[in-house]
Amino acid sequence: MKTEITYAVEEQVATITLSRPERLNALTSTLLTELAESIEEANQDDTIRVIVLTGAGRGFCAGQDLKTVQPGMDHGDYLKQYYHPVIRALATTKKPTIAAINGVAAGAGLSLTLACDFRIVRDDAKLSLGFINIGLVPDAGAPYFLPRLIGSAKALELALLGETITAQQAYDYHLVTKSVDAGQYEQEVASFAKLLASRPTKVIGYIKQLQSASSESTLEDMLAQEIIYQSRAGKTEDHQQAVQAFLEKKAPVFSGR
Ligand code: T3D
Repeated sequence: MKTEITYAVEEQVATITLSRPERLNALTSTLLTELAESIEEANQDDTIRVIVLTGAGRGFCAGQDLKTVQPGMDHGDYLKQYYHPVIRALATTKKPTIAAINGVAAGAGLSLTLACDFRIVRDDAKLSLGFINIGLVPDAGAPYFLPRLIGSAKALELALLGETITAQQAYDYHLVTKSVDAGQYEQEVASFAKLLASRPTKVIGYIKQLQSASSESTLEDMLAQEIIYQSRAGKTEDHQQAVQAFLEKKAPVFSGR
């Protein structure tokens, strides 16, 4: 029984909601443990085709719960035990992931979104790397993901200044996929999730694995990898029926298999 996360499934979309709204969903060891378990549950469930991560109430996530940080605690040990399983689970899941940033995302709260495939932000939400403001380095995967997403100069600027940015700035920096008017936000997240859920899910997993291999690989490595994954993709039901649909001048209907 989870106490700081809710997990709901509708139309093949698993929505994982950080649920400590009274503290803007600040992260505790319990929440992080439940979050890693929930992502893994969605990853293993063949009926799930999309994972949405969002926050309850007016915020997405205010980062580590600073009221639970014990004096003398080793932050490195805490990261290793509680944060890294979550970041690995998000970064390696075969399912497409959407961070639905419904409100403020600060510190490790913003880091969680960076490990997702897509970020859809409400246009009135504020984002901040923030770690520097409490004398810490960015963590929870941000040093890996942020320069890759927005380039090293902008990433360093956000890390060193710790400024709060608007949804529009985040979009301009290519930090988020879309900034959506607050009035249309929930509908937009739902329709984006539905669109992804209608795509060839197994092949999405292969594309994610291929792309993730590319950052550390040579051209020759990647040519070898694309042989492996295209061979697998070519054997999926979705590929075979999509070619058949093309020949019959019909729209393909992907089952995810
Ligand atoms: O061990 C490790 O590895 C440490 C890892 C750290 C990783 C990090 O995440 S470092 C960054 C930690 N987060 C922050 O520094 C952000 C702190 N929060 C804020 O600066 C502000 O709350 C926000 C800018 C996010 C939002 O401001 P606002 O005015 O919209 O809301 P508020 O009134 O400040 O917050 C609402 C409540 O949430 C409030 O509760 P209260 O005092 O009325 O009972 C506030 O204390 C609580 N809250 C917000 N953030 C946190 C929090 N409680 C605990 N921890 C928080 N991070």
